[in-house]
Amino acid sequence: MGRKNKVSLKISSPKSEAGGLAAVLSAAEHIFTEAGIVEGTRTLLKVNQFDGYDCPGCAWPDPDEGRSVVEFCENGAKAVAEEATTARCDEAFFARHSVEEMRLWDDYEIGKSGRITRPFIRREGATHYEPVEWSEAFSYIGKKLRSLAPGEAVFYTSGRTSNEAAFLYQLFVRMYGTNNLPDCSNMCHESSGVALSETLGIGKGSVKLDDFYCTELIIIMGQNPGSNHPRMLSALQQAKKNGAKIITINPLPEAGLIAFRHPQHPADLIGKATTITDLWLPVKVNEDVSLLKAILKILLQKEEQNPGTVIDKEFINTHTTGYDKLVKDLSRYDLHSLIARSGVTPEKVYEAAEWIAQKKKIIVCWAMGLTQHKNAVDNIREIVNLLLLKGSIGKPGAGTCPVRGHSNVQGDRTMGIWENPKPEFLDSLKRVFGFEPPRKPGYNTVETIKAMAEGKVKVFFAMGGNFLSATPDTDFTSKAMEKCDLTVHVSTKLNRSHLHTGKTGIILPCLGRTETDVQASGVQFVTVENSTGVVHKSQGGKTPASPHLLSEPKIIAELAKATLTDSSIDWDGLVSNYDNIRNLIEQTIPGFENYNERVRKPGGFYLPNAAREGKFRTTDSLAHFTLNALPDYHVADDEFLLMTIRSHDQYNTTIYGMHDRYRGIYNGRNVVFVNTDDMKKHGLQQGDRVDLVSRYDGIERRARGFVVVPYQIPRQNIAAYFPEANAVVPHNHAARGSHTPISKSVVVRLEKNA
Ligand SMILES: Nc1nc2c(c(=O)[nH]1)N[C@H]1C(S)=C(S)[C@@H](COP(=O)(O)OP(=O)(O)OC[C@H]3O[C@@H](n4cnc5c(=O)[nH]c(N)nc54)[C@H](O)[C@@H]3O)O[C@H]1N2
Ligand SMILES: Nc1nc2c(c(=O)[nH]1)N[C@H]1C(S)=C(S)[C@@H](COP(=O)(O)OP(=O)(O)OC[C@H]3O[C@@H](n4cnc5c(=O)[nH]c(N)nc54)[C@H](O)[C@@H]3O)O[C@H]1N2
Ligand SMILES: [Mo]
Repeated sequence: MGRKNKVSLKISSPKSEAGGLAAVLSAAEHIFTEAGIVEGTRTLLKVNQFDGYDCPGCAWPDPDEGRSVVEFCENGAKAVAEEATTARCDEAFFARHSVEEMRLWDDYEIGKSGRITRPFIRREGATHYEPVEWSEAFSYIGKKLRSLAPGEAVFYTSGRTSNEAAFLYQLFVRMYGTNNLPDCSNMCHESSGVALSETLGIGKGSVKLDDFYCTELIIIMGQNPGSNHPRMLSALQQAKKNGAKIITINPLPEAGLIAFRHPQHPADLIGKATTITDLWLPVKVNEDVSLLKAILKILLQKEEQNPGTVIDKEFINTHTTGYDKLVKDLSRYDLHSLIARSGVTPEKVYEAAEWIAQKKKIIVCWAMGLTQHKNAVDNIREIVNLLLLKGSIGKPGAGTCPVRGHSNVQGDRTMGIWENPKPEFLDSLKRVFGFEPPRKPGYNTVETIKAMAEGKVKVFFAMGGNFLSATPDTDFTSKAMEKCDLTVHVSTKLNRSHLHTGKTGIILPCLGRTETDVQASGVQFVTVENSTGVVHKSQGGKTPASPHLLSEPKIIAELAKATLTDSSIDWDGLVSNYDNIRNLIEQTIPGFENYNERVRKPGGFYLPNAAREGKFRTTDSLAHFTLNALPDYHVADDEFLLMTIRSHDQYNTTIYGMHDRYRGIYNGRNVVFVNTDDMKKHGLQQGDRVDLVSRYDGIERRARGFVVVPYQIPRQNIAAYFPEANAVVPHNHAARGSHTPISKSVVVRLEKNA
């Protein structure tokens, strides 16, 4: 390997626009380096086409009609390149490298090892993985699972898994007897789901893509679409052309939110970039509730001055409950203190409130900047308060938009990947499949870590993802995983989770999104659900990376047969033609009527969404205003609040490259962004090396050797990339109500290296 120290870190000025020619060139470089020119071009032309595969990049929706020939973005291209790589983890690779050796590699080096070509096993006490036949692997796992009480096994899911695979997987797991189904959502938009279900009666967003084209105001909070949802920028550009204003609430001036050049519009490449944000509110990390409360108070003041002009009384009276309590509660807070806490200047807060006061059609978008704090659920409930006050939900151009991460994370939940399923869902399973599903909630992600550490979990099974690098507390979690008897990973590529196995470790390699999936009845397609609740087809066309790969549904079927020896389900029949799986989904889950027929139509179909129609499926059929306290955390004078964020060159734990072009970082990831006044105060210079040190419950956690980068970031806030910074995130401090780790507000000190 030895990539380390080849090129040194370069720090330059952050960019003030996204997209453009640089994006096209970067996309081309990644795909052609990994896959070669001919294959690379062929693969790219199929992304997000009606007859192609769903981009494995993100869950941003595609236009319902009129797609351009190449509906891709720079980071979608990188995602595709990762899967289309010609590098291989085969017998020779695993014979060459011991598990111990590979642990010393960084995540970039591990990921670049390539696609896994066949099943591998690390037998108890062995230093290396060795090949294993599929049949032996399944019977080994089945035998082990049969020897346990069901609660001693955990079944994780990452959000790339298709609807078909997810449905079969949860069915198998519940027939086995447990709800231990933690997923990446637990670390992601769980806080949104909890807050939205409680207040609006549906855990999903309410807007469609078309709403962006007729809205008056878009508020983007805690999200960096330039890197993480680049196709969203074209929607924002169009919204601007149609007259919308955009307010951005983010501690950082993210390039993609400043301005954008559409990489597929020649005029954009030479002309002026489109300004995206009209008003930027540089909120302090985790002070969104203070800021939103300040805005709510100003709106109420304005309404008092000009009754009937600012808030939507009719909507409030007909559709909501809790308004009077909210008004009373807000009166307890002093406006100036709220604004001071938020870190935003009073002028900007008043200006934002004025715009909100004037507009009737408002969309609020958000992502991880809001969902990964102790009070994350409150953040989202406060957004709902704002939208309800304006009557800005359930009508065109208005509503909630939690922008999802993984391309099918929303669909996986719809399919029942959930450690805490609704009773109605379990009742349906019982009705359709004739078994009594377990009713006791299972472990979520953070509970899984704890249970493994306590020796309560014997088997950890992962359908995709990289549990170890994605979860907090890397050292603690790796030891917890090693306590299991058996760890199994269904994966496309090697990652760190494969290197901290239980006593025995198994890797089951699967087809990726871009590859052809052939079963007994012929070529199959799968289906996925995007951020706006559209269910559509995805069909890969590439020759699989190796002839020994199985599809995820096939792996689940074989696993079920090996484990549930007296199962009444015809698992082979289901997998022979995925239409059969979809028929069962249709029978079990509302909204999938005529699934097989409707999903074959170009663009697919929308799932029902009551909030979108202004109906709220809460206990009293009303939308709920809620009372939210101010965030309660303490940062001492010599401490900082750390947010762990993504660079432009990564997909969660998959590191595409070593640059973060928009933030001016090249050839390195171990950097920490610090405010220049804080640097002065602490005697730090650009280029100094520091450790990030956190202390929770008396336990010191340390991430070593981060290079200090001066940055436009609020005082006492700092930022570093995940997964490197995960070592300082405590696993046992999570959001109230959603249990999402506090990855965006970790209290740390900076300790200068000698
Ligand atoms: N290319 C690429 N695409 C991806 C991913 C990827 O890693 N790479 N990941 C996918 C996944 S799973 C997800 S969930 C999404 C993630 O998408 P994002 O949520 O955009 O990802 P983060 O990098 O975590 O960015 C969080 C943003 O929140 C801001 N922020 C941090 N703390 C606060 C706060 O307290 N308040 C406010 N208002 N803002 C704050 C940060 O400055 C940053 O701009 O992207 C998906 N798409
Ligand atoms: N500190 C900190 N931690 C975080 C976050 C943060 O912002 N800060 N973000 C959190 C969020 S939002 C999320 S969603 C989680 C992500 O957590 P995960 O979903 O667990 O992690 P990924 O990195 O997306 O998973 C990558 C792995 O998935 C496998 N893979 C890729 N494609 C496929 C496929 O088609 N099938 C199968 N079976 N496997 C495949 C590959 O082996 C690859 O190594 O991380 C969370 N962790
Ligand atoms: Mo995510």
